[in-house]
Amino acid sequence: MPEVYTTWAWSKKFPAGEELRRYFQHVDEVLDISKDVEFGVRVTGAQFDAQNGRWDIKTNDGRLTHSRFFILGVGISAKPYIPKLDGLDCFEGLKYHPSQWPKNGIEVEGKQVAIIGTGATGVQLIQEWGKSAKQLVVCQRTPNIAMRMGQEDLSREGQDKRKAEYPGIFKERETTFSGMIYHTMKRNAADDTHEERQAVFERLWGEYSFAIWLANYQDILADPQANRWLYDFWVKKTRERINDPRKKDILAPLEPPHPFGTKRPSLEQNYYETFNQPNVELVDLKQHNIEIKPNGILVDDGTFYQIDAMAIATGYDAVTGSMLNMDLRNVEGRPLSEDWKNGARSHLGMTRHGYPNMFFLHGAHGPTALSNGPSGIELQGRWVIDAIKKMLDDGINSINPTEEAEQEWKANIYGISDKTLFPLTNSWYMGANIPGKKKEPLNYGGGLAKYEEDCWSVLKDWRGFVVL
Ligand code: NA7
Repeated sequence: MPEVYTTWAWSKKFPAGEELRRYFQHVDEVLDISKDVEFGVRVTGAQFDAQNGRWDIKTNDGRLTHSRFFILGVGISAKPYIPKLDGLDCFEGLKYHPSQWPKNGIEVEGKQVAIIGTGATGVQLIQEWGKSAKQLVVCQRTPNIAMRMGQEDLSREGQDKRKAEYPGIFKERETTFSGMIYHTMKRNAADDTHEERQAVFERLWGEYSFAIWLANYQDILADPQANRWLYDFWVKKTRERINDPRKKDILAPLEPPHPFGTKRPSLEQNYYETFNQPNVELVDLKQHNIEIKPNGILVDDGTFYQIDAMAIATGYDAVTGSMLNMDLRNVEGRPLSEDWKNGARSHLGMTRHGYPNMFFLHGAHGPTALSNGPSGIELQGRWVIDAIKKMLDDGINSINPTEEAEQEWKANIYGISDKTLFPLTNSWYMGANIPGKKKEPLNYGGGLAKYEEDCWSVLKDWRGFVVL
């Protein structure tokens, strides 16, 4: 919204948490949102009361709230996943999952610390803790095929000059696959010679950030050979940055751990160089078991690391976990956890059969993790507003998607996913990071432009909904 962005300037291209918090405060000051928000309250149960045509929503402060519409914006990384790590409960030092990070951070200067997990969170923490810890022990299971961030300082003048272009940029986002201004090349990798491909990869590498992932050949995430060419490029670039041959093989192995870009790639600044520091140790959990002791970590080759503080950066029950964690029930009282036992189901990634007038944003079966969050959420938010307006205009009390429409939507998601390399990887995109969770594509991979078309075409005649 112009009133928000014309009165704000970022200091960095990728701002840190503190600046993001200030930005949210700014948004609140401009739009006056918090007067309508109850902070610190958790939903502990919700069910649609068909007789009265309203939702009954229970919260942990003992209240019961009624509403005609129920909109969930509960995020994709809200339910932490802490695996059963041998001895973890007995550890006597500080230990945190990043979801419970203390507000003032953790001071690691002069301390011996460990990080388990090398996803986006692990990568950021390793770069930070590596700077000041006396010793940092990183326990890695799968290497992160991380890409260069390209952090930049931004000036207010530079941003102000471009603000007139923002409406056009916001529009253009929705014509792309990811909601970011990256346009996939209209060529396959095999259309070019080896030299031409290297030149393309070099150019995209030089653009930093997600360019090499999202502005590459159109078959890079679908064709194994195209993907392998890209991995080989990445591995060469990355291995040059790591001094120790053992660490080189663990962090950037010559054989890909999974196809490039099919597990959420992280953006890094000096991640690989951090491992060249004498204070940073790397344990390969593919080769070694570890046991956590009250005062440290024992590796099965006999090495013992004394540890004062530990980050368990092992991720989240992503995409579906948050909605499954609030005792949502369908009109008959059956919990969503049972409904989704054999996999998530939805219509358009925003509504669910048996949950009339409930809308969810940035969750299962939407573009969600395969899109830039704000771009996808804004689009979905607009659709929810349009759907509610249409209901009010047409005198409709409730909408409820049919199971057939959900089956069709799910088949659509599988159809798109099965043409890519994503199903080959055990990632949280596929629900495969949580033991026992069904492995399936959790996100809509058709791109934002197609998604927009699919969603609004339904509003013409409520196709796929029972309307009362
Ligand atoms: P992620 O991306 O799910 O990463 C979790 C990391 O923890 C990953 O390296 C996992 O290795 C590792 N992990 C998980 N279980 C274990 C066990 N049992 N032992 C050792 N290591 C383990 O979570 P993040 O918090 O980093 O990022 C979440 C998202 O937030 C991110 O993608 C961005 O979209 C923002 P694995 O790969 O499973 O072998």
